[in-house]
Amino acid sequence: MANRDDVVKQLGLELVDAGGADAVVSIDPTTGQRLGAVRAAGAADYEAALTRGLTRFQDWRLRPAPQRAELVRDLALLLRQHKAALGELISLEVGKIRSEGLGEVQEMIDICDFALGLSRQLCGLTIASERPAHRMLEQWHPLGVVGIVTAFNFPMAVWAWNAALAAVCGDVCVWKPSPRTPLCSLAVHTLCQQTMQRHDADGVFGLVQGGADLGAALAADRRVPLVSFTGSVAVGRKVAATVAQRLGRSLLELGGNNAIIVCADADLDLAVRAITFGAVGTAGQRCTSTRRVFVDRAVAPRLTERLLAAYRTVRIGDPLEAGTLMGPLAGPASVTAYEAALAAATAQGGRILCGGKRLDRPGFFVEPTIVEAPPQQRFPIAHEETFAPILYLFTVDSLDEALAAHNAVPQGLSSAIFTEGLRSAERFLGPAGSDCGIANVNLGTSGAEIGGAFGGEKDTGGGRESGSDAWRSYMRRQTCTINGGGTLPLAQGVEFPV
Ligand code: UN1
Repeated sequence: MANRDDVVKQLGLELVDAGGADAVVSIDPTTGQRLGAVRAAGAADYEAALTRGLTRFQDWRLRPAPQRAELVRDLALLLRQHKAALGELISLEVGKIRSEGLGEVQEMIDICDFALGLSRQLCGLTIASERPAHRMLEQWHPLGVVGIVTAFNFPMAVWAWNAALAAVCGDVCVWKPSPRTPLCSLAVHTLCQQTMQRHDADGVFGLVQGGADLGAALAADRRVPLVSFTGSVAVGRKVAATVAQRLGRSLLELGGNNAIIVCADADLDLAVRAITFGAVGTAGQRCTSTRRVFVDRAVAPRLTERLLAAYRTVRIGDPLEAGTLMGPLAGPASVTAYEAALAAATAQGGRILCGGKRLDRPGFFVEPTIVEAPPQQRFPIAHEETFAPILYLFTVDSLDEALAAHNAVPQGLSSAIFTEGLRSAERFLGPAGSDCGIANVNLGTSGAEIGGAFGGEKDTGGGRESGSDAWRSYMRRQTCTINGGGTLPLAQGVEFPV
């Protein structure tokens, strides 16, 4: 447990001893042991966080955006200083291997840097007016309190995608993290508190730790104009309905069911590495994880053989040990879901080519699994997202067949094609190609950079976070017309002589 104590000390985390009803308990998925606990927020804590945010918003929205960005810049400096400890904490609490834990912290740093530059680029349009001596323009104003509800699998970075943009846009946030990762959120919030103090910005980054009741409160709260939710489709639907009921805005990042198409002319070296990282990396617990492969019959035996060889080299174990490529699943429920999916896959005609079992050791370990699948229309389990390292391998006879099956699932997050052919790549990227929010050529489905907008279509929820112009979701648009002349012409030629 040396790691845990070092990390807790280095990050200055204040944990509670109690395992009482009001504690949010953190379990190390590698050992199944308790890592620590924090106190759960009650209704009064929720109210206090909201009030602090609303009060801060009154002046925060008036500070120039580049000044607001100083807060985000300082946070990024602290994240850099504490990168190693934060990364280790992610490994401890979520089970990511060291490199992926560090990668998640880097993703936070990256979005902070992006937000810093963005603070000088929150640009609106000027628009030609039809009236003489008139001018039209569009400007963007801060929105208010942003509710951020995040999932266990990216316990820090997804918060940062939202919070860094929201802060420079002039908003304040209240964060409700997953109850499985209370230490990761506490660690980030502890750094936020230091930064907020230095900038007289208490209330910009709020935190409420606890269960679904807090997320439901944010969704229902009229004082929260935007709720950003990352999690399951089932819960996302409820959040969207509640927020829509009060005509608020929601930004949804729900499930993915991501596929890679491997054409006959693909570079198989690249494809094998991308598929293995996509399906096995993070133990298959990214929303961008690769879950389906459609391989052309001409190369199916070769690809399968090479994937099996690659899977044999995957070392499973303690995520912080050098050489480990796959850590545990998040908890016992994830292991049950893995087993249930494989039972369904077998019952529906799938054949397990490798893996398929949980490991007989403490913690929540399973084997990465490849299932040779019958045609997807006869294989309903492949229409579901199982958050586990299970890969369904389909053999197809044409790109048409691959594309049709690729798009025939409810989710639409990430997708990829491997081909050396321009025509196949362009078809995949064209209007009748991949229906996902992310479409890649000759690289895998997971591991997107922060510079692009992140999100997807259909059951994935339609939200876009992170880079590009995703910042617009965090602001309100105002169309302004200015009359610089001495007459009052009406638009559309309307006459109104008074
Ligand atoms: C998620 O799994 O919720 O593209 C986010 C990726 C990461 C983010 C994943 N940059 O895999």
